[in-house]
Amino acid sequence: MITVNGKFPGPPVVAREGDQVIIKVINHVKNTVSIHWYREWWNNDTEAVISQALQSGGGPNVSDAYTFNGFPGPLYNSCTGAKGLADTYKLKVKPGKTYLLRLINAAVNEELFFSIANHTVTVVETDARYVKPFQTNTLLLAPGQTTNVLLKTKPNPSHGRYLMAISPYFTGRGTFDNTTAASILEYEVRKKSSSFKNKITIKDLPRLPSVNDTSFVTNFTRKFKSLGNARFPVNVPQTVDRHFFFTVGLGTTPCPKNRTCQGPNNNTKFAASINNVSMALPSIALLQSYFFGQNAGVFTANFPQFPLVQFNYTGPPPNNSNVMNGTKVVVIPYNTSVELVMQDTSIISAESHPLHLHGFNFYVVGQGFGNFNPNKDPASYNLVDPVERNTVSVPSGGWVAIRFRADNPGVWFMHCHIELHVSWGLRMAWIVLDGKLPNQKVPPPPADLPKC
Ligand SMILES: [Cu+2]
Repeated sequence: MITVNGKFPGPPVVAREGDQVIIKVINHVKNTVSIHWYREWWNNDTEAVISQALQSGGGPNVSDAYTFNGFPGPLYNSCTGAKGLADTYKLKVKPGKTYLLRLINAAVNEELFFSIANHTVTVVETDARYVKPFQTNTLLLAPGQTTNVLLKTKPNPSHGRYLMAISPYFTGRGTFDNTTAASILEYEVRKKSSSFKNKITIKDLPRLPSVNDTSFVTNFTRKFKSLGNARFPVNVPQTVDRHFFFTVGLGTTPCPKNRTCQGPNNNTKFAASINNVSMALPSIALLQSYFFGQNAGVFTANFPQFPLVQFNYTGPPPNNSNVMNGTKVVVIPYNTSVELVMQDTSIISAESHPLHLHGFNFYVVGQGFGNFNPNKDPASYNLVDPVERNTVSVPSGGWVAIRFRADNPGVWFMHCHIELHVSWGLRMAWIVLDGKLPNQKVPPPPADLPKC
């Protein structure tokens, strides 16, 4: 098992708002590791799971459980032999108080619904940005997305325990972990009324949306608006220097000769792409080769601004679903104001893709279903109080439009936050060139950068 400082889940990092936190991370694992505050549970070696899937070209084995802070809870057979609620996460609260819950979808491959039975929460923040507060019984978080909610506990709870639950939102075609995990909200109550109940059963689970409830997801997503006050202003670019249109979705690569593969039909492997480019990982880091001007043989600066072949993106898929492979980047000048429309495709299957951009927050100015219409859809953009995020789901069979100012020079990865789709190539990179001033330039690598 991979641990952080010998602990699972890892140790908490405690900081105040505005603190600058420097965390020295040393990788003692023999594989490449990206560090997030993550968990979806394979009772197995996760590296073996993904490498087997990439070999066969099929989907990976699905996880054995979802977890709350590392605990799978009472709805799964205990794998540790623990009895009762021993491997169940419990959140202890007092009646009549307000709690801030920091939620992150730390799962690897699934968007998740979250709900607390008989409680409503107030959403106040997402991806480290305040939002106009709104109330909800149920949330949806894509992998990597964070949301802070206020939970007002009942002043006179009739029950000592309420179940919290998570379950997947999935619109694609492959296999996925279609289980529900539960944890417990436990009231610490001194004086109990005669009707006070402490027992919970499966009937006390909160009602979660069905697995493909896209209309819930759409309504929920539309509630997010920037706070937009004097202290937290909305800096959405009102004019655009560069427009980009990226298709995101699945595809195929041919099966190697004399092999059978487990992709969409027996002679292909699953792949995924942006503008039909499935990104091949470079042998030298992009940032390193860019900084030293040694990009020959590492990457090319010709990532397409628009799809090279236009088609009815959400209609009947084209016969040829093969992707191109390459290591291509977009290069833009410092301080460019960018609009990027990301369009889901129906190749293999339409599916929600949570796209994550490194280096920037962006504003989500519009979204819709079907094909983006550049003549009509921009009229409905929200340029007043759009939500500011770093991960946004491209709706299944739809599109999303984002804007950001490229004022952070460097090389910035952008990828689907469904780890499986990253492995299949749904990733690309932006290079934002240096500006003129000294503080607008990429700093050199540290003196102790390993020179291997
Ligand atoms: Cu994806």
